[in-house]
Amino acid sequence: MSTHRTFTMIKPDATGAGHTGKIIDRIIEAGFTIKAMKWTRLSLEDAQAFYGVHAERPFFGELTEYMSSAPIVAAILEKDDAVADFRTLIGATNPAEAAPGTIRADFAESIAANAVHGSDSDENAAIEGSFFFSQRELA
Ligand code: IDP
Ligand code: MG
Repeated sequence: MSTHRTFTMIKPDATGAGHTGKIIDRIIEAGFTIKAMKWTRLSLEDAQAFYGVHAERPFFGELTEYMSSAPIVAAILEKDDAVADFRTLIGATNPAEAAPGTIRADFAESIAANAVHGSDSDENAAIEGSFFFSQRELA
């Protein structure tokens, strides 16, 4: 288990608004190293699989349609305490509650279209990274 890695996506609202470069700058300035990165797009089925843990939540349909509506950027990031430090960098799920200066406070549109994803545990970081990247890309 690699405790120094996390997984992120720059979500469709942020790629569509032209915020991709600014968000990548924030991530690098915060001390993360980009281990792997790709510009890609999720099908509805991909989004339903990625967010399967949320299948029973009332917002599942809205979330999966939104996440498959336009391109995303997927990335593996490295840093000491990567999972916790990245959650701090992005801020609360609801941008109205995100701390000033966090990526969601500055770039998110709404609780659904909230600019970025960040893994919530080392275990999920590994699972989510493997969803997008091959073993060779993860090495
Ligand atoms: P997180 O992304 O901060 O970890 P989660 O609770 O894991 O938040 O929810 C996953 C994603 O589902 C959120 O990032 C957001 O895009 C969406 N989401 C969460 N709660 C709501 C909601 O109440 N309405 C609409 N979308 C939501
Ligand atoms: Mg989550």
